[in-house]
Amino acid sequence: MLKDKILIIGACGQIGVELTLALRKIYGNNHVVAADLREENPLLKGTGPYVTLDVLNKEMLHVMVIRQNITQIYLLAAILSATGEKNPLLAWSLNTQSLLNVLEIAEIEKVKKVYWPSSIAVFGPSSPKVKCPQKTILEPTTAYGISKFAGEFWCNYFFHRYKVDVRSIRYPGLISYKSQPGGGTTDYAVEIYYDALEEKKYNCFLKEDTYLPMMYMPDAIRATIELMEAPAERISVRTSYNIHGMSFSPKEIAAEIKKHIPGFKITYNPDYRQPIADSWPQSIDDSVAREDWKWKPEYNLESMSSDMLKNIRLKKVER
Ligand code: NAD
Ligand code: AKB
Repeated sequence: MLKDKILIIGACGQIGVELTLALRKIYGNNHVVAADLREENPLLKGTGPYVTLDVLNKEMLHVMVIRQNITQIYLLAAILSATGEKNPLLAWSLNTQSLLNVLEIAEIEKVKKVYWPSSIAVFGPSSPKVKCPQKTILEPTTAYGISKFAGEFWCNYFFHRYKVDVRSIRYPGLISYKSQPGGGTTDYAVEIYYDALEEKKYNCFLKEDTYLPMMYMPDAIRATIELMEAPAERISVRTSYNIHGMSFSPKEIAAEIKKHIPGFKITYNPDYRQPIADSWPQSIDDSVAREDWKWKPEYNLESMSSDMLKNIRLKKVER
């Protein structure tokens, strides 16, 4: 296991920072190369190798995979749902071309494993709202969702046609305190904790009763690593796995925060992100992931909220 060399593309994003740190703990700092277009995230500084990379520059990517003897690639670079609706064609081209570049290089260089995340955005208004199954109608209505839908089937294609061991999870909205979210519809569920602590109020861009599937970052990181470490014969889904953590509405998260900050107040001003949220399911059936690689979440709204508030307070003290 220690001989593996991992490349994480999009390492300075919301997931990338925490995933890079977690993989460096397992594989050793020098075995995990972090890459991004942006400047190195301060949390990554001094923890291992960092390179500036545009994943759309296929030749540079190819050279890097060869020179660094990369055996696993995690591709996290993407444009998320809300930003994607502002520039749909850019979202489509980054999200799909980056994946095709990685899959093609993985095939040529016989990279052992590839990870690429999908999203609950593959579902659309015609998918079941409650406990949305692994296999169901997929008719996404956002540019982001369309790119994830196409990406899932490219993963499936490269696995069956070229034997590229590519694995994927349909993440729900992810909530974290280490690095900021990057332009999604579920970002309100991160912002609300910061505003609650700083201003005791939050102006929410979704309606009070908008239920969405969500997950605390430690569960998402563990799920990712568990899926990647699972024996190949346990992976029955080569598009992307449903996983579920919790479901709540803005009204419910506000009520949970009020238990910690009694004077907290929430107001609602739904914007262009409301129709995106309305097109997604409210909860997800993850029984296939539970069966195949024993997936099980640990956090619920209560335990996540305590941990978020405790850690954001600590960050402020340290500043
Ligand atoms: P993010 O926007 O926070 O991070 C993406 C990173 O990719 C950024 O640091 C950005 O600088 C980098 N990047 C953009 N273009 C690049 C390029 N051309 N070359 C190299 N790097 C580039 O996103 P995230 O929230 O960390 O999401 C990572 C992946 O997980 C994405 O595929 C996203 O669709 C998926 N996902 C995220 C969530 C969530 O709630 N965060 C939920 C579902 C799926
Ligand atoms: C977004 O809101 O775009 C992401 C996602 C669910 O894919 N958090």
